[in-house]
Amino acid sequence: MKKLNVGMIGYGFMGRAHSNGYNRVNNFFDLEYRPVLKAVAARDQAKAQQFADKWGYESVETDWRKLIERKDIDAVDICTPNNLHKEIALACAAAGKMILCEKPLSMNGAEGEEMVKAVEKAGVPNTVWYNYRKVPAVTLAKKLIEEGRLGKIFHYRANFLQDWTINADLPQGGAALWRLDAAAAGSGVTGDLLAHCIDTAIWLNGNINTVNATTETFVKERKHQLTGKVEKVGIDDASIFFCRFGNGSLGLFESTRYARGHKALYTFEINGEKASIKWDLHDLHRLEYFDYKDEGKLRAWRSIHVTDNGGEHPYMDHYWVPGLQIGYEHSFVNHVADFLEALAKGKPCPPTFRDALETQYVCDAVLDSAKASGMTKQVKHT
Ligand code: NAI
Ligand code: SOE
Repeated sequence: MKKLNVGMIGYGFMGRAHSNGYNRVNNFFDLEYRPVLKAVAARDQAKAQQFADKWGYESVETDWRKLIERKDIDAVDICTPNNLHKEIALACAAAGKMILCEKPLSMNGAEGEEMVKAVEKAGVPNTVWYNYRKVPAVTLAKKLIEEGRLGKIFHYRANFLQDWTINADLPQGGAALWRLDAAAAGSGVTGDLLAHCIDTAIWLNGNINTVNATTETFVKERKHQLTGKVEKVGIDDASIFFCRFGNGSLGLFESTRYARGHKALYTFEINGEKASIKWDLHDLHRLEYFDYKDEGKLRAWRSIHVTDNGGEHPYMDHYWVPGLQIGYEHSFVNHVADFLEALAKGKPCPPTFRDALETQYVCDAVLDSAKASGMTKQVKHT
């Protein structure tokens, strides 16, 4: 079996989710490659060592540049806050390393363009961890749409709701709270949460051409953890937009961190002329499906438990017996499997940097439109 030596930068939430993916993938998938956890890079040596011991990394670096320089690293996994994605990715491309980068690809479209140019010039395999695509029920939705079961699509609706920043005393910036600091995050819920919804939407329903948006920052000032000063909040706490897709359908998207009672409610619904589908992250192994073709007296929404074997339900042949479901963490196992399979075949592993740039352009247009009081903005395309 061929080895893929992985170096990870950042060891927070995603560091754990990805490490689990690398550790588990060969237990479930028959692949040509086996990831080897060569090194993790983070600034605090002791904490990084603790992480390395827990997840099985062979070594630790305290400067991510050293990790990239190492000859024994084939692929670099970028698990840092958003403001570091570009610099690290450009260094990786220059060193000829494969890159698995967390979402959003970049702080904005201009940065994303540089990153796409760099990986394509270097010819290095690349992917962006829009992991919700890899949830079997979401991949099944893609399959049903491609089979033409929905017919012409009229509507696409998505929400990503959270409630963890309502407290006005919560500081911004620094460890754990970098998402509230525009300098580290780029934007608020638009780049953090809506980016997921947009990636899935483009994948399932094609390009978005125009957007009209509004955003709000409910808490205007917060103490900054790093400077100790009360500073203006530069991120969007809530973001709503409607849009037109290239296929003629209309889209409606909402995201907020101020929806009391919701922790990570990502839902989408698609309405076509023949059928509709719905998905809910809180019930991620189910796909709701309504087919107008059904006999009238039985016609209703059906809830498909996406756990069958025999090739009918994506990824599920690799797990348990039919009826037994998998969870959030398996979306990352599936993503690693897709990356390794693509690598073996010499093919790209979507979403690539270029695919993720398309999402970045939509985020840019959303933020531009909100600044212009909801004016229609054209979305740039890659
Ligand atoms: P986190 O705050 O839990 O971890 C960030 C890590 O980056 C920490 O280990 C921190 O020490 C490290 N770091 C920061 N500056 C660094 C530097 N200069 N050198 C080396 N390491 C540095 O953040 P989390 O939640 O893991 O997010 C990381 C990335 O993953 C973000 O881009 C975020 O948008 C994305 N993300 C994606 C998710 C998904 O669903 N695909 C879920 C959560 C986060
Ligand atoms: C924010 O709380 C967050 O962790 C996002 O950063 C992720 O991308 C999303 O998948 C879950 O929520």
